[in-house]
Amino acid sequence: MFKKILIANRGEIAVRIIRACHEMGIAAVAVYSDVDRTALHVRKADEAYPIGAPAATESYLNIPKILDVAKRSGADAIHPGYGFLSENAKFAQACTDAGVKFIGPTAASMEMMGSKTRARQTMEAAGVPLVPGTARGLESIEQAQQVAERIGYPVMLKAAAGGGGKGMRLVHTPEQLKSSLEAARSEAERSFGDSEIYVEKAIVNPRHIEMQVLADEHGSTVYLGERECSLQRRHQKVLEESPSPVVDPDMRRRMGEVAVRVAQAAGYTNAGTVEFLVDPQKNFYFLEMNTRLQVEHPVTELVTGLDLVHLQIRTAAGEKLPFTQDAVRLRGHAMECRIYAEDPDNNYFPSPGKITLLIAPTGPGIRRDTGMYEGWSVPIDYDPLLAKLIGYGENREQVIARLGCALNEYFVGGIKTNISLFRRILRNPDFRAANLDTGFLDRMLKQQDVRNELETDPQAAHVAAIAAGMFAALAPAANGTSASTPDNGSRKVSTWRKIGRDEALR
Ligand code: MV4
Repeated sequence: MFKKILIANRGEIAVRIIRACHEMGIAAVAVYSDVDRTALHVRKADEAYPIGAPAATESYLNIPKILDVAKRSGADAIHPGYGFLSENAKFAQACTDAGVKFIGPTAASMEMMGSKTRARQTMEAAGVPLVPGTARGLESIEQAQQVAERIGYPVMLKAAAGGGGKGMRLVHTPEQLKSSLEAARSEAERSFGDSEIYVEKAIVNPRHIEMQVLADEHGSTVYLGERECSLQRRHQKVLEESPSPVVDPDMRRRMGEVAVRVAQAAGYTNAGTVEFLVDPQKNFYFLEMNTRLQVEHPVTELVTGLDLVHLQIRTAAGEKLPFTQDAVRLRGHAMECRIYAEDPDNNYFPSPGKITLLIAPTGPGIRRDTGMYEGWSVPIDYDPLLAKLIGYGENREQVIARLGCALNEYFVGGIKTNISLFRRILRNPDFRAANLDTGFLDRMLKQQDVRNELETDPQAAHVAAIAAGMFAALAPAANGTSASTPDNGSRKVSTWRKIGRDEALR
């Protein structure tokens, strides 16, 4: 077993990994950029090494600097976390070459999954269900037109080197195809240095459901349940949950077996995630594989009772999986809110600055994976994820109730956060009914924008007043509600109590 692990990351995930190291009696080495000198992960580590200027390329993306710290500290393994170098095959190879164990898959597995067309070719050979389309890059506009006619519009143009929604273009008609293909190709060249574009049938209003897999280095691979990740804003996940409200045990087994086939076809080891698109008829299609531990891993940990970081470290140390597939049992429901330093009233722009007051929630079924503390200054240089608030309970309704209370307790003073967004999501009737798809959040926010518009535009407010009066006059006869009953079904909160509560927090 490793004696010392270097965590090549920062923020909440670095703190999370350091905690797992300490639980296993393993020393933790932190690296930090100049602006992260006072960061929580630096405080929690046994040793901490400065690695340079705030820019990621000068610090958390700098392979020679990180390997130099591994050497100087005597670390025998490196955990990359997520983001930064976590899916960088060159880094994985450089660790191996330096005799330091990379806690993750091999460089070869990463490379195979890094190209979406290479991945599709491998999966096609393995009999994995793919979205209809091409497994190779498009050679010409004529070929693109033929394929699009065959699979039917709308189609999705995608960059082979892309991922996470970058370099994607939805094409509705044949007339749009040529210009869209040219635009997609030049954007792919600019963004990824690789202009290879392929085409798929566009799945309209899909759900984004991903399956956690874990493979040891002795040929055993298991799936650990799925995560519903459809609540995204501009391809950024906002809230994730497990299990998915639409996946029944039979579908879970079928998706899990496909995910295991994907991992085995990729020669995968350690923890990984197979992403699927699920259409309204509950057909699922392989999308891509993420060769890293994901931000949302805690919801899987809570419903399986497993610690994925412990399991990553153990499998990287050559241990066999300590359980077989039939021992994996899912119990209860978990939901994660990603707490960002963003201003919901200013297009969710980052909101850096000093945290002057921090009141964090607790209570039964509440977990917080956090990288912030009162008095710390949130830097502008990195992804603004502050913490993850995860609720666990026997069922989805109990989790929503628990998270609702926890969000009302959560107070971060001195900066803006997106906490109010989660209060809105948890109150939303479609969310509560689990009517989710990848367009849900954009639709909800657009409705919110219309409401805000109404509040600011006097003329619109006048029209709204008339409409509300008509609703109040007509609605009780129709369905027993009245304009004064909040549409979220929640009890009316006394304004005086609410003002008193807010004052106390200021
Ligand atoms: C799709 C799709 C619909 N049809 N492919 C988005 C990022 C990457 N994981 C792949 N993604 C998608 N690929 C086909 N053929 C829908 C998504 C998608 C999505 C698209 C637009 C807006 C938000 C989205 C969130 C998740 C998935």
